[in-house]
Order: sequence, then C-alpha cells, then structure tokens
Amino acid sequence: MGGIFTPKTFEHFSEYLKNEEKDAAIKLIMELISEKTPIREIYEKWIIPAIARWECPFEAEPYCIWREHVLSTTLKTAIELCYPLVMEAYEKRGHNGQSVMVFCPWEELHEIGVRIIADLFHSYGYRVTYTGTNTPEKALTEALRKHSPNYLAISVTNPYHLFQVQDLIRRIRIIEPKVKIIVGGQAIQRNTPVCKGIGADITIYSMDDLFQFLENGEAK
Ligand code: B12
Repeated sequence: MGGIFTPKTFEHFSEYLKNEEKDAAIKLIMELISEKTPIREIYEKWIIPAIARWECPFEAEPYCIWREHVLSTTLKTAIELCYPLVMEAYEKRGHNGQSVMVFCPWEELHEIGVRIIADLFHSYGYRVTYTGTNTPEKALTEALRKHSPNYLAISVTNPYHLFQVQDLIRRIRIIEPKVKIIVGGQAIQRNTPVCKGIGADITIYSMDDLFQFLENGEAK
C-alpha cells in the first residue's frame, strides 16, 4: 500500500478539511496521486470517509451550511485532480465495449458521489457520459438519443426525488427500451422498500455491490 497511508495521516487529512486548510488537504492528495495510488483506494480510503460522516452542527451554528460548501468544494478539487489516474486505469484495462450515462435528476445537487461513480465506471473500462447534477429530463433524453448507452446510472440522494425518478424511468422505458437502468445513492440505500418499486434493472446498495457489478457485470 505504500508509506503515506496510515490512520495518522488520514487524521491529518480530516483535520486539514475541518480547519479549512484546502492547500494542505490538496497537497496530501497530490502526493497520493504522484505515488500512483490506485484510484479506488484514494476514493474509498480518503475522499469518501472524509465526508461520509460529516454532519453540519446546525444546533450550535444555525448557518453552518457554508462549512459543507467549503468541504465539498475542496473534495471536488481533489476528485478533478485524480482524473489522470482514472484515464490511466481505463487505458490499462482497455474499453470493455460498454457505455454508461451517469447523472443526477432535476434538482438533485449532491455531486460528490455521482462524480466518483462516473470515474469508477471509466476506470473499469466503460465509456462514460456524465451529464451532471440537476439534469433536466429533456436534456437527458436528447443525450440518450445521441449516445444510446448500454447503461443509464442515476444517483439519488434526497428521498423526495424518488418519485420523480420512478416517473422518469417509466418514460425512459418508452423512448429507449434497450438501456439498462442502474440506481444508487443515499436515497436508494436508506429506502429499500420504495426502491424495489422504482423500476430500475439494477439497484446498487453499497460499494461492495458496485464493485461486484463492475468486476462481474452483475449485481442485484
Ligand atoms: C455535501 C452535502 C451537501 C452539499 C452538496 C454539495 C455538492 N456539490 O455535492 C449541499 C450543501 C449543496 C447540500 C444540500 C442539501 N442537502 Co446535503 N448533504 C451533504 C452531505 C454532508 C454529504 C453528501 C456527500 O457528498 N457524501 C459523500 C458521497 C461520496 O457519498 P454519497 O453521495 O452517498 O455517494 C456514495 C454512494 O451513495 C454511492 N452512489 C451515489 N450515487 C450513486 C449512483 C449510482 C448509480 C451508484 C451505483 C452508486 C451511487 O456511491 C458513492 C460513493 O460511495 C450529506 C450528509 C452526509 N454526511 O452524507 C448531506 C445530506 C445528503 N443532505 C441532505 C439534505 C436534506 C440536503 C438539503 C435538502 C438541505 C436543505 N435543507 O437545503 C439540500 C438539498 C440540495 C439539493 N437540491 O439536492 C440530507 C439528505 C438525506 C435525507 N434523509 O433527507 C443529508 C444526508 C444530510 C442529513 N443528515 O440530513 N448537501
């Protein structure tokens, strides 16, 4: 695994983020990149844990949401910097003949998870079209017509968006009946009974599910 990853330095990374020391946090990530740390490791051991347990201290600081923006902006810089590693992994593995379009539905602004997912698909050999967070349905369907991907991966964090996604899936089935639809994200992980009726072909509840799918082309 190499010298730099120890719990202590992860603690440093968390501290830098907590103290809004963006440059220090980014330098640490750049060091991991220059050591050619695998992309999966940077995401799973550094970036995801750094935000997964984050809770805004609303009671003590009612306007603390700015802290969340500072943290997520730093992590987005880190993710962008990792892209050369993603390309390298793709080139090494080679194109697997599959393509995926990755997006968040209208009004869904949680971007970090969906960006990571897009990169992981690419690093496993998929051609990826990432249309972003907050994707309007019309823009999505145009992109779908243009690219006809094998898979459409939808990221849903806010549970209020689940019904919108269910309707969207029904409409997509009419215009692109062949595309296989994958759903994932916090709203999916936390609302299993609702998600069973959402109409997706593949439901991803965890990173283990995702890697099972990426490695074997199967999941639940
Ligand atoms: C950062 C953040 C924000 C930032 C987002 C900034 C950005 N540019 O992304 C901002 C400040 C904008 C924000 C806003 C809001 N947020 Co917010 N936010 C978070 C926070 C702290 C982290 C989310 C995150 O990035 N996690 C890290 C990533 C890596 O994890 P992830 O998204 O779960 O993705 C992983 C998996 O789910 C999976 N995955 C994700 N997508 C997909 C898709 C596929 C296909 C697959 C296979 C897998 C997959 O893979 C990822 C890697 O493991 C969480 C709390 C928390 N600690 O999780 C709250 C949280 C998600 N937010 C929440 C809420 C309520 C909101 C707001 C409604 C707040 C408000 N009242 O305005 C708004 C909604 C904005 C909107 N319209 O979408 C709630 C939502 C859940 C709920 N039960 O309601 C949470 C859980 C906070 C809480 N405890 O209440 N938020």
